[in-house]
Amino acid sequence: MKKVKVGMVGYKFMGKAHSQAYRDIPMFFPDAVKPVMKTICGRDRDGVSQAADQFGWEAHVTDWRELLADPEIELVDINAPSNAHKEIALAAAKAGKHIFCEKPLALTLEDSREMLKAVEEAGVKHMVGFNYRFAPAVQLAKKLVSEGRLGRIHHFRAWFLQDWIVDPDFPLVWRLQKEIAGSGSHGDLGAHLIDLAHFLVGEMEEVIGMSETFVKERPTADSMTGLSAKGSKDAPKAPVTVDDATLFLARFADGALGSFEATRFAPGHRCTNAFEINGSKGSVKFDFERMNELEVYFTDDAEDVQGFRRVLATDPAHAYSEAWWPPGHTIGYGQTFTHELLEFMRALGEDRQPVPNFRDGVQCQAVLAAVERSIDERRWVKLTEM
Ligand code: SOE
Repeated sequence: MKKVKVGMVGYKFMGKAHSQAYRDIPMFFPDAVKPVMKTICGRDRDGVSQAADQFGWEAHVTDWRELLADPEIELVDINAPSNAHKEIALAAAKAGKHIFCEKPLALTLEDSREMLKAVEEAGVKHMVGFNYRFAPAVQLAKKLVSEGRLGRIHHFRAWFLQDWIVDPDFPLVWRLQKEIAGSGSHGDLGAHLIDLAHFLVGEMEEVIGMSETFVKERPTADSMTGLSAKGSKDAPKAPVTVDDATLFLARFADGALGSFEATRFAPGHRCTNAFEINGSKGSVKFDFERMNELEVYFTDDAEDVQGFRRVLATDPAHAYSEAWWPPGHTIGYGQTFTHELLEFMRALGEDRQPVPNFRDGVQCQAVLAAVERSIDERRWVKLTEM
């Protein structure tokens, strides 16, 4: 069986998710190219050495340049914080490695375009990490739209709600600093919604947005920690330089209307990544917190039983499901990454570009930037301006 040797930069939240996916692929999808977990990289020697051991990597290094210099490594997986993506991706493309990069692809639209140019010139395979596309229920929504079973699409309505920074004493972690994260809820959560909109409905024509940073400064702390960071509320404070919430409206190229809301200030919502699509022949509803389900409604159901029905997307008729468990035996968050990286393995096996790739990453980045411009200039912004 064909194998690909992987080097991974980053070993925290996403590093763990990707490691689990690389381990799952040969077990559940034995026909795909097999990822070999060769080297993991992180700046902290003890931390990365422990991760290598725990996640099952053969070796670990503390400088990503070492990983790129290894001629055996064919695929570089970048899941370090967003400000590191560009430099590593450009160098990896130059070294002729295939690249997987977490979202958002870059800090700015210009940087993402430079990254796309580099991978295209190098002729390597590239992919961006929009994992929610790969939930079987989302794939089912895509199938219903593509087969015309919802008719003409009128509305795409999406919201990604979290609540981990509602406490004003939550520390100033990297995700709250513009120079590291690029933006706040917009690039972290809104980027997923934008990608789902592109996947399910298509290109946008124009956007207008609004955003707010509710807590303007926070106690400083070890800035590289994650969603469950703890700090001292007595620590000196520093400004939050990203948005806490961003909302926008969009007009799609084919005439559909979109509304989007991304916030980290919705108490009770831990990870509500949800959308509804309304078409002329029916509707679908998805909520990631119940990720195995898709609610569907068809206008031509008999009048006396009309209503939303809950489809459990775990049958052989549903994407990826046959490889897992018998119908009704559900899967979880981790498996969205398994399917995502499986797409990369399949693309390598079939010698084609995986999807979503850096082109999709740039398309998402253009919408992020257009929304930011519309907020700054308080007007509708066309995507063609970007
Ligand atoms: C944190 O907000 C986070 O982990 C995001 O970074 C992910 O992209 C999203 O899928 C879940 O929430």
